[in-house]
Amino acid sequence: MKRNIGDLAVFGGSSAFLQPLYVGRPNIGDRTRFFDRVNWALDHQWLTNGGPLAREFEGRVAELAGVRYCVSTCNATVALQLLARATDLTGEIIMPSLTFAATAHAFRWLGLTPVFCDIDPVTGCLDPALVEAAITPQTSAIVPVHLWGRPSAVDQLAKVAAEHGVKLLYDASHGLGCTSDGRPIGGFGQAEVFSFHATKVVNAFEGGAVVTDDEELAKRIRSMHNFGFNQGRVSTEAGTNGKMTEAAAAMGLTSLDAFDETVRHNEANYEIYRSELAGVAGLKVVEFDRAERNNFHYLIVEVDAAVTGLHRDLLGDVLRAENVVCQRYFSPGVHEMEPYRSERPVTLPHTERLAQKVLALPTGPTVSREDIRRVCDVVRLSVQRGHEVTRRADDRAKTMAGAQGKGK
Ligand code: T4K
Repeated sequence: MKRNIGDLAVFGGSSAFLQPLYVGRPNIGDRTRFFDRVNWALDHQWLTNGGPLAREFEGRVAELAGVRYCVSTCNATVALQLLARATDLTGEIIMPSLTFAATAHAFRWLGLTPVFCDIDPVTGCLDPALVEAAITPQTSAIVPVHLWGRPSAVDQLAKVAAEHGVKLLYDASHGLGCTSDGRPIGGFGQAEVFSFHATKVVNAFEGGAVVTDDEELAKRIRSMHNFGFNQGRVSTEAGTNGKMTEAAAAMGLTSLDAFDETVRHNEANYEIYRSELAGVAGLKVVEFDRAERNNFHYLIVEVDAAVTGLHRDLLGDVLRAENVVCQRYFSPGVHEMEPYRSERPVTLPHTERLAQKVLALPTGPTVSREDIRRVCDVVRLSVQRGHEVTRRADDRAKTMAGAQGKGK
C-alpha cells in the first residue's frame, strides 16, 4: 500500500502493477464454446451473409432488448449510418457532444450536420428542453446517447420529437441490458443502435446492431446492409456491406452467454469502488439508479479539481505510471474536435465542465477485488493530497524543462 506521495511511481516509486491493468478488456466468456461455434461454421462452410450464427445472435439481442427485430452489423458506426439512410435523414441531427466521436462522425460522413446540444449535468445525457430549443426547420432527427448505460430522458425526448415531427434514433452503444422505468433500452424511439466492439459489455470482436419494433424499417435496413438486395438478389436501392460475419457472431453469442455473469461481476466491482472511494472530498463515483437494471460496464469517476487541487489529467498520468491504463471517456467533447470545432463552433457549458472531470477506471470480470483496492489506494492518496501532487508535478516539470534548456 502506498502511504506517501514519494511512493507514487510518477515520482520514482515502483509501479503498483507489473502488467498493465486496462479499461475495456473484452468479455470473452467460455472460449471452448467460441471455438465450437467457429468450428461449426467452418464445418458448414458458411461464413457470412446472414448465416445461422448471425441470425441466432440477432434473436438473442432482440430478446434482451425487448424488441421484435434486430439486424446485426459489422459495427455500430455503420449501423448508425444504415439507420440514417433507412429513415431518410436530411440536414441537421441533434446529438450530445459528451460521447464517442463515432456518434457524430457516422452522420457527418453521410453529409449530414451534427448539431451538438448540451446535457443535463446530473445524468450526462441530452437535456430535452435544450434539444427542443435547438430544433430548426433543417432538423430531421434527434440522436441521444444513453451515456455509460444510463438511460436518456426517453419520455420527454419522445414528446419533443413527436411535437416537432422529427425522428428519434438512439445511440445505445453502452445500453445493452439496461432499463428506463423498467423498460429495456432497445425499444425507444424509432430504433436504437448497439455496439459490440471488443471493449463493450458484449463483444463480437467488432459488431453492431439496429433494433426496432418497426417491421418495414427492419426490412429496409436488412436489405441496405446487404447492398440493397431484395430476396432475388437484385438491388432495389444503393446499399452497402454492413454485415456481421459468422466468426463475429460466434464471439457475440459466447460473450452473450456470459452476460449475466459479467454484469454480476461489474456490479460487485462497482460496489468495491464505491466503498473504497467513499468520503473522498471532490471525488465522485458515477451513480446508477438502482431501481433500474444496469450493466455497470463503465466505471467512471469525476474529479473536481476546484476541491481536490488535482486535475483529472494529472490523476490519469499518476495512474498510468502505476500501469493503470485509464481512459478519458469522453473528453474532450466531440464539439471540441475537428471538423466540428472549425465548422460550427459552439459552447456547451455543462458538457465542457463534465468532460474536464471524467475518468474511466478498470472494471470487468478480469479485474479482481485486490486490483481495485490497489487502484483505489493510488486514487485516494493522490486526490487527498491533490495540492501537493500538483505542486510536485509542476516542480518536476520545471526541473526537466531547465535540464533540457541546459542540454541545448
Ligand atoms: N457510439 C458510442 C457512444 C460509442 O461508445 C461507440 C464506441 C460507438 C458509437 C461506435 O461503435 P463501433 O463502431 O466501434 O462499434 C473504444 C472503442 O474502439 C469504441 O468502439 C468505443 N465506443 C469506445 C468507447 O472505446 P478507444 O479509442 O478508446 O479504443 P482503444 O483502442 O484506445 O482501447 C480502449 C481500451 O480498451 C484500452 O484500455 C485497451 C482496451 N482494449 C481494446 C481493444 C481493442 C483491449 O483490452 N482489448 C482490445 O481488443 O475506443
